[in-house]
Amino acid sequence: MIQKILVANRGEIAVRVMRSCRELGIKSVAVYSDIDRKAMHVRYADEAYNVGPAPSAESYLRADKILEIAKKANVDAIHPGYGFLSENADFARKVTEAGIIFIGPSPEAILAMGDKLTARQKMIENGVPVVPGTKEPVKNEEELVKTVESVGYPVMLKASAGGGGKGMRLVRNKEDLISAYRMAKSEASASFGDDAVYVEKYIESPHHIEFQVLADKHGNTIHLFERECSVQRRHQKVVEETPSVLMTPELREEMGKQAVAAAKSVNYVGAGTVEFLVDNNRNFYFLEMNTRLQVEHPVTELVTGKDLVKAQILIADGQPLPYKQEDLTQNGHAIECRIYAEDHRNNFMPSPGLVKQITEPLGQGVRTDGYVYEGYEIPYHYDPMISKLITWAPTRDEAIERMKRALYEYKITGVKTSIPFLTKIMETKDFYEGKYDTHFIEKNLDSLLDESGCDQECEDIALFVAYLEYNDKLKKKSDSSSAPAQSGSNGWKDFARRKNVLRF
Ligand code: MV4
Repeated sequence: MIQKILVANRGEIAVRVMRSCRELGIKSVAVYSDIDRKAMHVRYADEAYNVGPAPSAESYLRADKILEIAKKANVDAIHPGYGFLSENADFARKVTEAGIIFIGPSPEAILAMGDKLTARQKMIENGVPVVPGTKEPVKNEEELVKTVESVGYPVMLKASAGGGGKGMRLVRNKEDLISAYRMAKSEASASFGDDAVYVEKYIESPHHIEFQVLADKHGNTIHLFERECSVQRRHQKVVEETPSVLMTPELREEMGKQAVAAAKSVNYVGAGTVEFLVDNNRNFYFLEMNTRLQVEHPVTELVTGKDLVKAQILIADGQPLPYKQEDLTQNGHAIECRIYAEDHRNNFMPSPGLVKQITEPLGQGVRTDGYVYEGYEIPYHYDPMISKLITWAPTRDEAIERMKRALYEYKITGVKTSIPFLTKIMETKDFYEGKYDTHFIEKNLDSLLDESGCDQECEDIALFVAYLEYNDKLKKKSDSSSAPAQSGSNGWKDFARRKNVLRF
């Protein structure tokens, strides 16, 4: 059995992986950049090694250095988390060649899914539905015009080496086709060193629904149902939930079956995610497969009761899946909000820096996957996500109310956070009614940003002034010896974000 795992990552996901290691009695090894010396994952791990300067390219992306540390620390396996080296086939291969277990799929599976056209071809061969379009890269402009005419406008031009929204161009009419094609090609060549571009029919206002899959080394592949990820902004997910309100039992069964077929088509091993676009008539199409653990995996964990990181480790260890498809059920509803250090009122600019105070929500049905503590300085070098707040409840309505309650309890000072923005999303009627697609944030941006001219800071100041006046009144009422109504240095802060009128 695996005894020791190096976690080649930082932040909340490094801590998340180490938590499962601890429960399995496995020792964890952290790597950290110079600026992460005091980071939570370093404190949590059983051992920690410096991996280089703050920039990712000089630390968390240095496959050679990480392998050197893995050998020195004598680990059995490496967990790559998400981002960084998690979908780097070369890294996966080097790890395996060094006699260390890579907790993830084979380099071949990573490569096949990393190239969008190869993935598309695999799906077509295996009967997994894809968006109508081309199977090969477009050869020249002549062929492009012919192809697009047969597919019909609007179309999406996509870079084969792209993915996650990079290297895409929407074309609505033939006047724009050639220039869009040239731009897509040069962008793809500059960004990925590969100018292959293909054509897909454009799906208007789709839902983004993904399926979690797990596959062991013995040929067993199962799915753990869907996640609805349509609340996103510029290809960054903001809120995820499961189950999806769009789903019917029949559609779920069919999509689940196709997600498993997608994984099997590349002999997938480990935890993976198959992304689909679902149109307004509930037609679904394979979009891409992510060959890693995803940020939003906890919503799946809460409704299935399974620990996906434990499953990844057991699979990597060569053990058969501990549960079968028919053992799995969806219990209740889970929602995840990504808490970012960012200023949504200033074009969602990252807002890294010193976290002066942080009080995280607790109570029934609340989970936070975070890594930030009071006095910690969020570096500007990495993704500014502070934590993931996940609520579970028997029904969707209750999970939303619980999320609002948890967001209300969440207090962070020192950096700007997305908490007010997320609260606004939870309060939006269309979200509550489950009437949203991938254009939700764009469509509701004005009202989501509108805090009636009073943001958190301004509200805090107003409440503080009210509190001072209240104390003043108290003092005048009784004699000068009366104690203040609230003790503590920031008792007034507890009033923050209350929507009802305060009476003093
Ligand atoms: C599409 C599409 C509509 N039609 N492809 C965006 C991310 C990348 N992985 C693929 N994306 C899309 N591909 C066709 N043929 C719309 C999107 C898309 C989208 C997809 C999922 C989640 C959010 C999105 C936001 C805008 C566009």
